[in-house]
Amino acid sequence: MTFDLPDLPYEYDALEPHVSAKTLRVHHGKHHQGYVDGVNEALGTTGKKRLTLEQVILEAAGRSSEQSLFDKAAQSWNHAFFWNCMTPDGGGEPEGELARHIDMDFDGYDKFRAAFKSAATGLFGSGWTWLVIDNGQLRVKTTANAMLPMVQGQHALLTCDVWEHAYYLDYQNERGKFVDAFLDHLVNWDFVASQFEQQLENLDRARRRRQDARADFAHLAFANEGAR
Ligand code: MN3
Repeated sequence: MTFDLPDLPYEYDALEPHVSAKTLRVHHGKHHQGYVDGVNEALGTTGKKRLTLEQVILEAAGRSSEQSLFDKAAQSWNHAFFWNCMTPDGGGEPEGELARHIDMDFDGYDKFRAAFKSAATGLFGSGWTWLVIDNGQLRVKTTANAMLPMVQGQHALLTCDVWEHAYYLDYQNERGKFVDAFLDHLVNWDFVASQFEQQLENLDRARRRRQDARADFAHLAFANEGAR
């Protein structure tokens, strides 16, 4: 099978003025297309034609002989996910259960926002900034180049592309202004919430396990105290 470039979930000019149509045309039509073409070319010479994109990524990850396939497959996945993370008139604070978990794990939306911006602007070189579920908790992280959370055992909820090609035509060297626009005007919280809700049951189970472990520890400490 060959992989196709997924359509953008909106028109090329839909994210203006925050991301220009020119940026989106090049980013989707040239960069993303190039990664998808690269996967198809690479798979043409191997026996992996029936794998999903996720399977290609996980199989190629960590194998030096498949670094180039990994990079193109991971970038194909990252960009498809990134387009869904944005919407016209998005951004601002999320609502509902997701908001409650952001409050719990970051001590409020403002601290989440500061952590995400600081990670995005602090990443040296090319890569991605993510909100992930990591070991039962929400966490902000960055990855270099094409790396992505699924390879590291985490669930991606939100990503921002901070490769220069994502913002240079619109913001030149000012990555921070792009990240501000992303957070305040573009984040598709409905999409993020849909990713989050798929994981909510696992998340609540992990939280209960941690609470049970603490309760067991407290009980054990009390029993030891009584045995002295
Ligand atoms: Mn990109």
